[in-house]
Amino acid sequence: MQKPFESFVSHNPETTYELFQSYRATGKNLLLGSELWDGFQAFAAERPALQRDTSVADVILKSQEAALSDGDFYLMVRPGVARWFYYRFNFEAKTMSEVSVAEFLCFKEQLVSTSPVSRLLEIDFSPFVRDFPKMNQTRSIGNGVEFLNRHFSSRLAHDLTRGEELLLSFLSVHGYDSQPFMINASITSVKELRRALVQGMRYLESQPADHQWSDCENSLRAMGFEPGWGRTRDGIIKTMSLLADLLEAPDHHILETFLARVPMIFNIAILSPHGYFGQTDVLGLPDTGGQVVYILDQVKALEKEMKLRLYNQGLDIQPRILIITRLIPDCGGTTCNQEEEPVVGTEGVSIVRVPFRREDGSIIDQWLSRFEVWPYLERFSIEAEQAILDRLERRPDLVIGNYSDGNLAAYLIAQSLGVTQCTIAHALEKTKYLYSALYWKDLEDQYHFSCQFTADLIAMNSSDFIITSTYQEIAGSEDVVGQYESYASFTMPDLQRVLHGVDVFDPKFNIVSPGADADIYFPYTDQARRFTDEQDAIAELIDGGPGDFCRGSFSDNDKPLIFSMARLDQIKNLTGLVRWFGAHESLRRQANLLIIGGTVAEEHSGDNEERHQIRLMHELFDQFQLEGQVRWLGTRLAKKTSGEMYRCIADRRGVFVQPAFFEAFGLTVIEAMASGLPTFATRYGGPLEIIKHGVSGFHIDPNHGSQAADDISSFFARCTEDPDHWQQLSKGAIQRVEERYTWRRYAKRLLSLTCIYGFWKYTTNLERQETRRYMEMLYHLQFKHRAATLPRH
Ligand code: UDP
Ligand code: LCN
Repeated sequence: MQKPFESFVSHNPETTYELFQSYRATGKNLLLGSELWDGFQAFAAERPALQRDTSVADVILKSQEAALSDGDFYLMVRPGVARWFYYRFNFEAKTMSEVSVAEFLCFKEQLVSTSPVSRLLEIDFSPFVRDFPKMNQTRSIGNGVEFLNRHFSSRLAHDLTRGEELLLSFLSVHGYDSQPFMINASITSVKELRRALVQGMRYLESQPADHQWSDCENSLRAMGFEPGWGRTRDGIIKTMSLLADLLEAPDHHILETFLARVPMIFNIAILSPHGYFGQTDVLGLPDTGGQVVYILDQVKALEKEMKLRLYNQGLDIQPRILIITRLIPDCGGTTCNQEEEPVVGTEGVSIVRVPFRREDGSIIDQWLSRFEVWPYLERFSIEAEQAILDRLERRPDLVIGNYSDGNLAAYLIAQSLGVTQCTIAHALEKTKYLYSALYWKDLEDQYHFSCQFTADLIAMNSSDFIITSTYQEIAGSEDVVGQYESYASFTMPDLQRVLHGVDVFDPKFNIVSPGADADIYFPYTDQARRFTDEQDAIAELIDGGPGDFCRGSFSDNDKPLIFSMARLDQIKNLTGLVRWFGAHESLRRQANLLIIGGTVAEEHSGDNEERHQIRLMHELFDQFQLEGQVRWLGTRLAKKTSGEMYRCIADRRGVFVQPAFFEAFGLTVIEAMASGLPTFATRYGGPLEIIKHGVSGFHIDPNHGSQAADDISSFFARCTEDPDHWQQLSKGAIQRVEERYTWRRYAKRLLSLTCIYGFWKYTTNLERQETRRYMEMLYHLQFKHRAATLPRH
């Protein structure tokens, strides 16, 4: 795409000059992609040359950003997923050239920086990964483990002797306390291992089919085997034959199957420092939403799968999972001031709470926003590490971080204990705020992005693997930049210039999508399982009259409902949905709108952003006179109630709408879909991938609200003519979630990833020691220095 563009510019310098000049005439020195495109369309309308040659249109359409001064015009072009080009056009010479990312970043810095010095710390991870296997196809992104498996298996196959030795030494390191697993010291060479496998399989085949490990233990041990091969006779034979095949010829499929059968994961520590983290009454606070739901569902699924695996491996070990979060003495009646809380519905999962401390050791009592936690994380991590060791009496086999603060804590703990680290972002703030890196100084008082983005870089680069809920989270789509991709290069003037921060082609990225709790969110048609005990209260919530906790009540209860539920953050855009509805006459005739989120009394909110949204919501009620058609419940539903609520709305042939400006994943979207509610969700973020437009729901553009309202209105109109239409969408939604978004699939995949990365980390140089040293510098000399500038509580 670029070559025709370059050629157009060299042949048409005047037209190019005029085009870029028209941007200069706006008086802005930074322009976004949408502004560039709008400007181009207006400009091209009167110029036939530009209409004939589409190369300029192609480039402008793919431009993410432009930066300009009196002398130069810089264009940042992204022709496709994870591909970037930078151009400079000089207004005086009327020439254009491709430039480096460093030059582009320096130019941007000069536009906003007051400092005359452009020498800045340049962060560049690319030299460290130069010799490291890297994918090069965009469709491979997010499937790192398959790539690694293939790559290393074929390397092992080429050097079979070495491959065999590695397998042998890997087998000999497993154990639990003083109990070795798999093989004992009597097997010292590959030759002996091979012989033992043949002998072992022959022996087992001669035993009764219902024999278990305990029946054969003595004989197998004498041959050099220890527990871990399997519980049943056939299970043990299967594991042995897989290993025998691997020793013949390393193959990535066999390797993956074999590794999943080796006992490697008994204990996991999950870090989610900023609270509130608890099992009841914690959702809906500014910082506490889906992450808590995700982790509580995740641990249940993981424990179940770990238990199943250990059982099948023939071991009687109770796996343990610790969720480490912050202890908050002033916890508003929740359990967040308790040091330990068992997780309901599990046997070996607890929430362990560790306080944030001041320098003098005293505990900070009150809740802190996630943007303010940075100075406390190092000490928190040291205490958390000790709390983990005290409870498990051994190192965890995996440390999982959540969100930027949890991932930094996971980094510190995993480094200190030398264990596998997994990163989960949930949401990266960088793409949520416009020019968040470039204007970091202006935002620093409120958001402290200097700490957060540095912490993100450290965690992303240190973790052994990263799991994401969708592809777009890593690499976006053809026209939208991925959340991780946005860390590839960026600048924070006067602080750091990141030339190569994260590479989305790194095989550490894997898509492992979460699910919706199937015990709570199931189809409305599944009458036998419905929570009938909740239904009266739900009918009252929907159809009830005025109350302290709500505004509006429906004058016509027979209409279908448009339902939305979220925290009352600006980005969730619940007020946007109310505005679209208010302004759309036919939609108001067709349906009622039910909103659940925040609180209706401004004085009950402690958060500035939420207070602003509350005020706005009231203004919209007044402006559009919504009293009889919109009901806003300023309350938080318990999980069970929310599950039945989606189904009750489906009973009334309603829809769910997720109108966010951006949604990293969107648990409510899959919950609504699992319940059988036709869903309209934002096209910015995870829902773009969750929903297949027109099949399992619809995408809407929150920036084009009247169009979104038209779409919802047309849907209701079509359903009136053809009631099957609603059913089709409902079925499509249920099917999509069943196929793609289940916690069982999640747990199996996460554990498999842990085993495979653990194996490769042990047998190859995946350790990335050089990177680790670089990150230590970044942590101590950059991150800690910034964290020290934050106000202390
Ligand atoms: N939720 C809830 N009760 C409420 C509001 C929200 O149980 O009153 C749950 C909702 O069902 C979902 C989670 O909170 O599981 C919100 O997660 P989502 O990913 O949609 O958004 P986040 O809040 O993480 O940005
Ligand atoms: C945070 C978000 O913003 C949501 O989009 C996700 O669904 C949630 O975390 C769980 O990962």
